[in-house]
Amino acid sequence: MIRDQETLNVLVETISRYVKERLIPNEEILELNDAVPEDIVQEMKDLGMFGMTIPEEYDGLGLTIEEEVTVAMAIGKTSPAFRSLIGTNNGIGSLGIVIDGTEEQKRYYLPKLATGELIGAFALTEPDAGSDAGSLRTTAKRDGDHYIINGTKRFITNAPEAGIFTVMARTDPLIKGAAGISAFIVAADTPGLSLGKVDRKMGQKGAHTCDVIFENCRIPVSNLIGGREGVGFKTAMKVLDKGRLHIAAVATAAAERMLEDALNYALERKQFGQPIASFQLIQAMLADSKMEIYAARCMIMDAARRRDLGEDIGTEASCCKLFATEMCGRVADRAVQILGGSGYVSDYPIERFYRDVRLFRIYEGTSQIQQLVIARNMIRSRS
Ligand code: COS
Repeated sequence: MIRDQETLNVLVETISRYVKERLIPNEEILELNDAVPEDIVQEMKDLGMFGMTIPEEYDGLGLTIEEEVTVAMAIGKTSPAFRSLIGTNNGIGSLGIVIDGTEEQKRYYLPKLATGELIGAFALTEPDAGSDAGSLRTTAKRDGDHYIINGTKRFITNAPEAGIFTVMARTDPLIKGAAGISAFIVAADTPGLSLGKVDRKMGQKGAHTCDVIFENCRIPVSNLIGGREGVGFKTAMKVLDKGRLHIAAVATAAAERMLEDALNYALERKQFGQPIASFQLIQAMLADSKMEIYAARCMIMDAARRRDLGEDIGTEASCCKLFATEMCGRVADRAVQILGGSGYVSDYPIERFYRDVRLFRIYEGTSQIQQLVIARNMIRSRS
């Protein structure tokens, strides 16, 4: 649902211009320094980019999902690490509170997340609980007006920058599966909370992940999201449904960027006396990429519109994430192939993008988890 087409056009044009004029020229610096430059962080705050999806009553822009994926397709045309910095506040780092938080929790945290004063992170994954999120072992034991949290979370995006974490922890040790899990807001400066060393990754330099360790962290009962125990796994799954659609949009945009770069190269690079774009085997790679990007766009816009109408789009979100991220991987591979030797050296952005986009097929649910969700939902609908 687009509330006002003209307003959205202005926002998308502003962001597209910012991506072109400020972010793309800083991609190399981002990669080399493994950090988003400070002036860019401030500009993103000034542009309101941290709070685009946070409801207007809590000082965000309140984008609908159709608007959000449209904007994500503009931001996604540069290094994914730029998006990652604002990605958690607009997604998994704030959504638990937006979807299931109490009014008090929303009023206290969302305006700070909207301005970027506070960075939010989502702490679900653990050393022994990745795809099998329901088996997580972090515990939250009630002690009077507090819960005491113990455990370790792994690969937590933006953990080094985060001011708060949405933490999924087991409140009922007797229930082994999802029903024993609750979601909490934990401030980064809580005594007993510490961070592991920042992970050295294959790509997405500038986007930081690390372990988050909880040792007898006492947090007030009022930080239990929604004030209800036992529904934290469902909160996490609802967060991921929306997050998966967002990642699908970002992956589609990255594919568009790589295809644009590959087309530019194919038009300039001459072999056998003519631009390589005139060769049919190159054209086949360009055409297949264009076709797949178009398909991903159509899927994502359809799912987004349906979610804005209130439909349950768990299956469709998984379809979008699976198709768009796998497609993005194929486009990255073809783009390297079109650039040939130049695609393998770091003089061109494609070498970096090839590594960066690999993560899309893994985080917020691997491709195999998306297959599992889609098939399970199909089977369940028959029973
Ligand atoms: N929305 C709301 N509720 C949901 C849901 C969704 N999308 N998906 C599942 N649930 C509910 C189920 O309805 C079930 O509730 P009831 O017990 O009341 O029926 C409960 O949650 C447990 O669901 P299920 O039995 O399907 O859980 P499983 O443990 O079998 O796990 C998968 C399901 C594998 C799909 C889940 O663990 C998952 O998505 N894993 C990947 C995690 C992930 O993406 N990690 C990435 C890191 S976070 S960036």
